[in-house]
Amino acid sequence: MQRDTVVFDLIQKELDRQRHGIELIASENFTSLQVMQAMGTVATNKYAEGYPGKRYYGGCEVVDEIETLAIERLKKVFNASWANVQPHSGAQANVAVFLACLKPGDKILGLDLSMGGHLTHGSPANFSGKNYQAFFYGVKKDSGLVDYEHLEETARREKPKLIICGASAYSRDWDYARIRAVADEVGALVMADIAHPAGLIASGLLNDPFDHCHIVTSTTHKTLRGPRGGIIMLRHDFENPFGIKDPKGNTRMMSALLDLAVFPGMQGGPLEHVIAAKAVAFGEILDGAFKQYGQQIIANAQAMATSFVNRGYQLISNGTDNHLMLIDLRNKNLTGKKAQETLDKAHITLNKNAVPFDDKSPFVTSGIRVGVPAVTTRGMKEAHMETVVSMIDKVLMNANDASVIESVKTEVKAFMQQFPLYPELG
Ligand code: DSN
Repeated sequence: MQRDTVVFDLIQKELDRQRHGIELIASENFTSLQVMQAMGTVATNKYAEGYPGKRYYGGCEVVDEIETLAIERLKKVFNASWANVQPHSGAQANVAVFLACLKPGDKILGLDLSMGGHLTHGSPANFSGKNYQAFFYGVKKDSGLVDYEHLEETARREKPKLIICGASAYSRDWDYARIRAVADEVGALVMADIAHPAGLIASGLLNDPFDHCHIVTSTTHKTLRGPRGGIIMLRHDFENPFGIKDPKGNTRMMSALLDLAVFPGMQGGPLEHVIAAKAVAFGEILDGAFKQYGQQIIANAQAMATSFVNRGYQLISNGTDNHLMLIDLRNKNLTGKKAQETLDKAHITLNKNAVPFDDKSPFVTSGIRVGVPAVTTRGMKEAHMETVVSMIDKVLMNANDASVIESVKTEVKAFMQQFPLYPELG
């Protein structure tokens, strides 16, 4: 068959878009070339249902080595004693934890989606809210910080079986020890979904959830800078306290229940080409230079936050400890939707986001979420954050002036030429 130029032309167009724009979506990043190359390999051809050494297909000896390498490297990254690298995404990783820990109808407690939480932490639109009885905690109106008192009160009243910490739009660190204390009091398990800050945790730059949270899940493509995918980890293995057994009715350790929940519980064949790319990414994280990347992310986020505040923008919690910030645009008379759409025209990409206690719908929102992992990978430093914020401000303050937006688009393209992306791809 002839090369499919239709699809490859579109992929080239996407590469050009990524090269020329300023990428500020907090959950996105640019993998290394070798991570991408590992994904585009013959490993995609192999069926390998099961786990290394226990597969349902022949010919798995090489993918066994690949998957074992990914597991061993990941365990080293987080000082974990067990890991599963097969979840196709962070959402899948969370499904597996629910399957391994809970029965349908059990109570769970997570951060409200409208306060920065995630769909899979109990939203009524998601499996987690449809199959389990979900309760929520939020953030405090005055400080924007997690309302631990509300979390504790709700936990004591409802006695959930699973308390979930972690967020998609929260710019501060977590008090995992405090959450574990109330979980122990009410007999709950704690799951930390560290999808967003995982790379900063791996670098020792944020609190470590592993000794306090029974189970940790993550994606691999955000601050971990790997391929799109999910992972589950344990530092300390334990028996399920709620009597969930394996399909044969045997009591098993949580590691075994989680393996069974991923396969055959909710997935079939693992994506061994993606697992190969995960192994490459974990190898990059174990390299000393990754910590400098994490430090630069935090320095850039703080420089960007200061620059926004200096221009009169209202940041939830007034700043950031991690890689992102959430900005309430109501004092600028803009909605999140308008801001996102206008910035898109200037090739500055970010997402509209509900702010805590938002009076607008999730399709409109009062805020934007801004993250720096991707621009930090491109090589930007603190001083560049001021330039980026000045361009964002120029667009937002002239949101109905097409000529200003056009001139910023030209400025963005020229600015991004300093930060080459995948030059090897021509
Ligand atoms: N879509 C991810 C994010 O943007 O935070 C969460 O799943």
